[in-house]
Amino acid sequence: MSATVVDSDGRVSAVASAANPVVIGGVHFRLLGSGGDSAAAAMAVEEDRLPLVKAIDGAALLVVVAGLGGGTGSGALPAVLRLAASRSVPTLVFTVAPFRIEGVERLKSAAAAVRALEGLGTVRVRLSNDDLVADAPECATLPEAMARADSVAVAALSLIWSLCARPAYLRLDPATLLETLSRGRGDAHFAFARAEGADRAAVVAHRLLEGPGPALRVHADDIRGALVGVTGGTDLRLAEVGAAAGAVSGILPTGTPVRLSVALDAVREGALEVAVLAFRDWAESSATGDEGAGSTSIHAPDRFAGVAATPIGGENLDDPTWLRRNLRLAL
Ligand SMILES: Nc1nc2c(ncn2[C@@H]2O[C@H](COP(=O)(O)OP(=O)(O)OP(=O)(O)O)[C@@H](O)[C@H]2O)c(=O)[nH]1
Ligand SMILES: [Mg+2]
Repeated sequence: MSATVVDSDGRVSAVASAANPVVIGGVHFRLLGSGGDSAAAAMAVEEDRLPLVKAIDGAALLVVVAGLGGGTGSGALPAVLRLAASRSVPTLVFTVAPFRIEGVERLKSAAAAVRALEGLGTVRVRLSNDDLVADAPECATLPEAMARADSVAVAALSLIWSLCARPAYLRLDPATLLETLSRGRGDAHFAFARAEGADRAAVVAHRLLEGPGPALRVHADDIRGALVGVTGGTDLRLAEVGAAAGAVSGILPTGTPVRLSVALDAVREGALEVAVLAFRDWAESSATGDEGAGSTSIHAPDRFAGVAATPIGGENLDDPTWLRRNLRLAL
């Protein structure tokens, strides 16, 4: 598992030295950022695609987190998702909308960026910085509030990491995780809660359903399937796992599939952390083996029936390449 930070701002190299920084549009933007120009940022991805392709190629799953409202995140994200799709790499996408106080212009730009994601990515989760800091106390300093916002995004990534890499007793194997994302493709809701102490299971269950922050009950009617990831230390109790999973199942219509994965992690000793991906769609059968979208061979009508063939190297070039090569198209 590896991480890559992408920005058009040269300072990313300084703050992200541990995370394979990729600076896009270095010549055009002169390492200063895109200044809100998402179209230019999208082009920069095309120009500087090699390091991105290197990061994407061969991955079983690409998890992408992008702050929307500026130029680089908003513009680069769709371009990166297209790169992943062209390489048949499934994607789990978290977008973060700006704080309302950042102004209406940024909010509008973020909304436009969300619209541009239509049809891209395997599973998309929309978060907002305001929701992420909803439980921060009024006296929280700016760094504290930002740390709180980031901790939820980190929790999401760390959930995926734990589910795939940590020893566990009730774990989804990576193939089942991919299959789950394939079934739940499209927009999804996300909720996360962490608590310590004797009543941690009840606290976590309440926060997952009611908030503060991204919570599930308000969306219960449009959830068709869910993935519940539970992590804790060696003191994690079976009853606590059951309480977390049961709280989620309890607000969903009977029969809604809820898949559970539990991973133990020494750094979470004493804590209970639960993250939920709640899917707005749940396909009857999964479609894995490509970017998660499903793969199909298309029967093309014989459009060149009355036309003389163009034989080159034993092939008729009037036939589309995918037919001649017997390729399966990802849709
Ligand atoms: N939680 C959190 N949100 C962030 C962070 N960085 C940026 N954001 C949010 O993401 C939005 C866009 O990020 P920016 O850094 O301003 O923009 P950019 O994508 O770099 O684009 P340009 O600078 O215009 O090229 C911001 O308005 C913030 O709301 C971060 O470290 N944590
Ligand atoms: Mg920037």
